[in-house]
Amino acid sequence: MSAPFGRRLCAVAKNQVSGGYRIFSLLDREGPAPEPGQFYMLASEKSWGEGGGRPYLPRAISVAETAPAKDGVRLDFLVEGVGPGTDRLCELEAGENVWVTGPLGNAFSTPKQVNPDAAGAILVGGGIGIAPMAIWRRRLVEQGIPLRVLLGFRNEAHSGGLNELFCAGGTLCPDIRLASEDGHAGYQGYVTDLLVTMLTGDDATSAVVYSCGPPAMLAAVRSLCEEHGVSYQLAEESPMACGYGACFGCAVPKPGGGYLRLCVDGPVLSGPAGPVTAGDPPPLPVAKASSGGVPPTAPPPGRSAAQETEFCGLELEHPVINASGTYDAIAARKVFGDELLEDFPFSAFVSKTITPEPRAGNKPQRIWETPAAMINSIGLPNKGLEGFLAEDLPQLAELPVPLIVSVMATNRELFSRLVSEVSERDEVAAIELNVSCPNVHSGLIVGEQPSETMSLLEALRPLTEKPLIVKLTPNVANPEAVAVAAEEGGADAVSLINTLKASAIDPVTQQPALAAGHGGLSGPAVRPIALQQLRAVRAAVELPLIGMGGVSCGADAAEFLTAGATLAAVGTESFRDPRAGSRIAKELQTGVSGRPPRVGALDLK
Ligand code: RRO
Repeated sequence: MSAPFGRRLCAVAKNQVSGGYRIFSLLDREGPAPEPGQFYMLASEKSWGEGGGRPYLPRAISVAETAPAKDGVRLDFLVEGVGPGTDRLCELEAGENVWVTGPLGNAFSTPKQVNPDAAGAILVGGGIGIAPMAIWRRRLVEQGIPLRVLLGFRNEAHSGGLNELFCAGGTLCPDIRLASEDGHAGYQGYVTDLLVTMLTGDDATSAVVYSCGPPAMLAAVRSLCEEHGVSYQLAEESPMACGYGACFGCAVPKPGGGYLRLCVDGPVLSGPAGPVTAGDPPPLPVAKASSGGVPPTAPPPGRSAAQETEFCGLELEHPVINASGTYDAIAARKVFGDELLEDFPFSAFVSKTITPEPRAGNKPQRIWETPAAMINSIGLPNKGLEGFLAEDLPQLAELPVPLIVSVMATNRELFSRLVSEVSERDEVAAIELNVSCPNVHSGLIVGEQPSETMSLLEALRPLTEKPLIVKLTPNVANPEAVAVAAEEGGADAVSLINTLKASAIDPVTQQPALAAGHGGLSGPAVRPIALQQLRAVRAAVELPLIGMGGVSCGADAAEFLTAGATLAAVGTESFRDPRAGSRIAKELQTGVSGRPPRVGALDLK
């Protein structure tokens, strides 16, 4: 079943301490009950990214338990405060509201053999990872599937949730064995020591192991299962900004090369193919290893409340589109169903950039949260021109809005091939030339040199009658010089900004936070820079402009339109709110700012 499209507010029913963790419950009046293994993207309504700072992005949290409640379902989450987002979730108070998107991701699936002689299920949970084991355990018990549960903890503080999730009447359920590294409970040592014993039993190969826990524990579980020929399903974790396939941040290696997105291909990854039922998670031989109190914003001068906008000959319903690479409409449709099409957030859709050949993208870690922003180093994963035309284009053509295809290549000949072949397709309304990706090492970035931009345009212009939009980099001293070159070379429009080159140091490892060492910064923190660059470009060229960079609400979009853009594009905000595009278009139309109270340009008071 698909998740409801977009985020919704759910009230906190309670939040209690449990050892070093917290367990909090939300009342969800709109969503379906989650399946074991699924997760939600959560952000408190208050003190979460309001006007900047951290936490900025929602946090992915697995569901620990669910139960029918009056007017909806109760959702229980186990959380440990280990950073600004989880710290904020730990302090939630009853009655507060939380933004919720989900349920998301795939779920555990049931072992086929339910006869009592089969080894059944072995559940292995570690630390905070005991949460999805709790809901899965209950489901297996209800189905009468034989099971054994192994739970491991570093120490007492890290055994939170045990009493609430695995005890009945104050007593640990009989199928459960504990391990603790400090010996405070059960066997002293690793939970995987207990697993070894179970896997060496005669009937072990008919078992299925389900596990969630710290990466080192999961790696050990996986290799033990592979060594003993036992099937497994692991609920993995990876940093993610959106939870529905848009940000490409939660990449994990795929056997045979490339990456999976944990949010839409997981979080449950299974392997090797074994005794599990139909509807399983994809069998993967997993590789070793409100605007209250806010003054309204008037529509910008020259704009009426009517929103129809003409852009390069395209009639658009409103002036809000997506920024390339920040919304995977195909993945979003799988997650949210056709509701996505009924209220499609954008008036035109820009594809993620495609290259001539397929690309796997950069190694994780690919994303990093910073105050009011994030850094990405995704590295342009895509199916290549052929794969895009054959597989993605027909699906993107079903979107209810004009399609703009973003392309990038490392030389003029390859760019020419992309433009010629994409241009032949009637489904494509316009082409965006990405000459500004900060994360692909292709020697000279064409968009950094006006002369290169001009000669690229001169080569491409004769190849198509479709509008050509040039996406500018902000990482130059004079973006307006590049815009002038684009105009003189025959471009129909210019879009800006792409992301700003940026780095972060991981405070734990003291190493660069992103595997690539650096990435591109986006989000509200970059908006004033983007706006200034747009103004400079506006003064230099006559072309229509698409303005973007940290647009999070109607007032932000209005700034870009007021400064001379025809369209405003939404990027990072869609990670926080899958329906941000429609919300922003509506805020623009109604003149509601959308900015949180007391935050704005005049707030140095
Ligand atoms: O995929 C990316 O890493 C990426 C691209 Br193509 C881009 O144009 N801008 C960006 O911030 N990331």
